[in-house]
Amino acid sequence: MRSIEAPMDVVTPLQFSLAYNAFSFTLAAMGAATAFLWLSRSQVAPAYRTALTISGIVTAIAAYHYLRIFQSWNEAYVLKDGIVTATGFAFNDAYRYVDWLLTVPLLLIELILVMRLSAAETASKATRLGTAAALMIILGYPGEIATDIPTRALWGTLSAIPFVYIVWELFRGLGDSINQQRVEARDLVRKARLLTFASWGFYPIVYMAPYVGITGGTATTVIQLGYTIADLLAKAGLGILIFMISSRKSRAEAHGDTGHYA
Ligand SMILES: *C/C=C(C)/C=C/C=C(C)/C=C/C1=C(C)CCCC1(C)C
Repeated sequence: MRSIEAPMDVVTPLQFSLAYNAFSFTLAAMGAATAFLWLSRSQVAPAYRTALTISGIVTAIAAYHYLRIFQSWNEAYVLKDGIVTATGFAFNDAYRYVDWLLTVPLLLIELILVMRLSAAETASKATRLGTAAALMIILGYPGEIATDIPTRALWGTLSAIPFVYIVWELFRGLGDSINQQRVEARDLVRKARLLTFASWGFYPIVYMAPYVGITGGTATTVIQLGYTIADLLAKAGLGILIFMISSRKSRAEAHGDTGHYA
C-alpha cells in the first residue's frame, strides 16, 4: 500500500518555510488573542465574562500547542544551505489532536454560554455537544497517523458521524435558541455559528487531501497549513465574535430587560 504521510517524508525548502512561518505566526496570534480576550472581560456584563474567559483559555491552550508543534517541526527537519534534511525525529501529530480534544468541546461551550440560555438547557447542550466533539477527535486520530488510505478513510468516516451530529445540533437545536436572542445580537450569533460551521467543515476537507493523490512532504505541508488556517478562524476568529456579541448584549441589557424573547 502507498504511504501517504510517513513521519520522515522530506519536505522541500519552500514547504519547510511555509509551515515554519505559519506555526510561528499562529503562536503569536493565539497569544495575542488570549491577552485581548482576558483583558476585555471587564468591558462586558458579568453574565458574559465566563464566555470570554473560556475563549481565552482556548487560544491559550492553542498557543502552547503551537509552540510545541513549532519545536517539533524544527526537530524533525533542518534547513541548511538550501537543503532540507529529515533528522530522524518524527514530527509529532499528537500535539494537534490533544489540543483539539481540549479546545473543541470548550469552543462549543463558549458558543452556548454567550447565548445565555437557561441553566438546564446550557448543561444539556454542553454535555451532548461536548461529548460528540471529543468522540469526533478521538476517532479521527488513528486515521491521521495511519500510513495507508483505507485506514485513514475508515477512521475519518467514523469521526464524521459525531461531526454530522454536531452540525445538525448547531443548525436545528441552536437555531431555535438563536431566534430567542435579542434582536441586536441575533445576527452576530448567527455569524458565530456560521464561522464555526465553515471553519470546522474545513478540517475534514484537509484530512481528505491524501485521498486525491497528494502524498509525501506535500501531504504533510498541505495538512499542516490547512489545519493551521482553520485553527486561526475557529479559535481566534470565533473569540473576537464572542467578544462582539458579549459587548453588544451587555450594552443593550444595561438598558433594562434581559432580551429573551420566547
Ligand atoms: C480548534 C480546533 C478545532 C475547531 C478542530 C476541529 C476539528 C474537526 C472538526 C475535525 C474533524 C474531522 C472529521 C470530521 C473527519 C476526519 C478527521 C477529523 C478529526 C479531521
